Amino acid sequence: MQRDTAIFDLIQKERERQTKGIELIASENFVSDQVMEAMGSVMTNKYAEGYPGKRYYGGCQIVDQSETIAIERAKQLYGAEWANVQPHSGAQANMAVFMACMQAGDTFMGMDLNHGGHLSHGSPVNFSGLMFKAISYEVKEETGTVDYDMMEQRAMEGRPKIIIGGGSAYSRDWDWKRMREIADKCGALLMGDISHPSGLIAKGHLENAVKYCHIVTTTTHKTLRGPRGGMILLGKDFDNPWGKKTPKGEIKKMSQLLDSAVFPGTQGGPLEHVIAAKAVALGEALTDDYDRYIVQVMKNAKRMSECFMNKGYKVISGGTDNHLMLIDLRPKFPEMTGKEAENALVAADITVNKNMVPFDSRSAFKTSGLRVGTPAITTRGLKEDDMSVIVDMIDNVLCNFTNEDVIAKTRNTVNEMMQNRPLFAW
Ligand code: DSN
Repeated sequence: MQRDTAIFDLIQKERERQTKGIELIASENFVSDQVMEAMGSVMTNKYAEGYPGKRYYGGCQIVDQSETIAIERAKQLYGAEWANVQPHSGAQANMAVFMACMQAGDTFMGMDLNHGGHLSHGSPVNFSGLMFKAISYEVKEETGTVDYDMMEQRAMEGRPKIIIGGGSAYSRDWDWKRMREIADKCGALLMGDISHPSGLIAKGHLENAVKYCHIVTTTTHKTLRGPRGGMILLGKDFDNPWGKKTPKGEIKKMSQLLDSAVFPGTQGGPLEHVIAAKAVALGEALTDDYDRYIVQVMKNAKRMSECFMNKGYKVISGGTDNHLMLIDLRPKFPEMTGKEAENALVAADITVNKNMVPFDSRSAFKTSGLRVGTPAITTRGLKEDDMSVIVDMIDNVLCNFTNEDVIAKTRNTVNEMMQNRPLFAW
């Protein structure tokens, strides 16, 4: 068969783009060769609807073993009693939790998207906001940190069935204990979406959501550094609070409801090649080497946020506890939108994403902020001292964002800095 050069040329170009640039998108990372190899393996050929030992297809004896290894490693890594590794993404994992725990039209509560939440936590353009009644909590304007009093007050008024902690652009640790108290007080289930800080939580560097939440969801490709995908975890399995019964009349466990909600509820055949790659990544995350990596991610983020603040940037909440920071551009550049900043930096081969900041005066398409994270550059081997070099370059580009010479010179410096660094230096 003829090689499909149209696509493989593009893959090569994408490899070059990734190799020569500085990747600061907080939700991205670079996987190891063995994670990549598992994803590109013959496991992709196999249909395996169902779960290990209970499939709707023959020939699943091998993928049963790899999926079981993925499940066992996920349980070990997070201290969970139960795991489902089949969700194709974080949003799919969240959708399955909604399906297991709510009826269409029920109320739930998540962090406002404009304050750092996620699309699937109640945005009106997402299934979560379209099919369910979403209420939200925000951060405090003065501190940029979650307003737990507001969360409690709105939860008591709105009586949501689920309260979701976690988001996409929040740089501080979450008070899972307080959230569990609020959930218990208003009769809600507490769901932690730890997609972003997943690796930091797994290694014990942030409070373990699995200890406090009824249900935890995560992606596998952000700080965890695995293939693109999702998982659902239960710290402890429990009887579902609605008394749903099995055909034999027994009360169903939450694990049973969640398994059914993933398949056949919201997905068909699992991606067994991705599940094999999840198993590999989870195995990597169990090592001390990964712990050293994730500690470096945090050190780099802390240093980077200090460098930004030293240059007069407003970092929301005044710093970071995790792998990312949210920068409000308005105090330093009142006229510049996040979109303009993103475009200028991308032209210099520094990839970031524009992001709404809390109480933003601009739309989601323009924004007043940038979200910056260190998981990917840390995988490439960059350390604290490199952070000030990067912030200097970012500042220079933003101070001269229409100057093509400055952008071109910065791009050369970026490309030189990254040229001898493999994508995966660990
Ligand atoms: N869009 C992802 C992020 O960048 O955080 C979350 O799904």
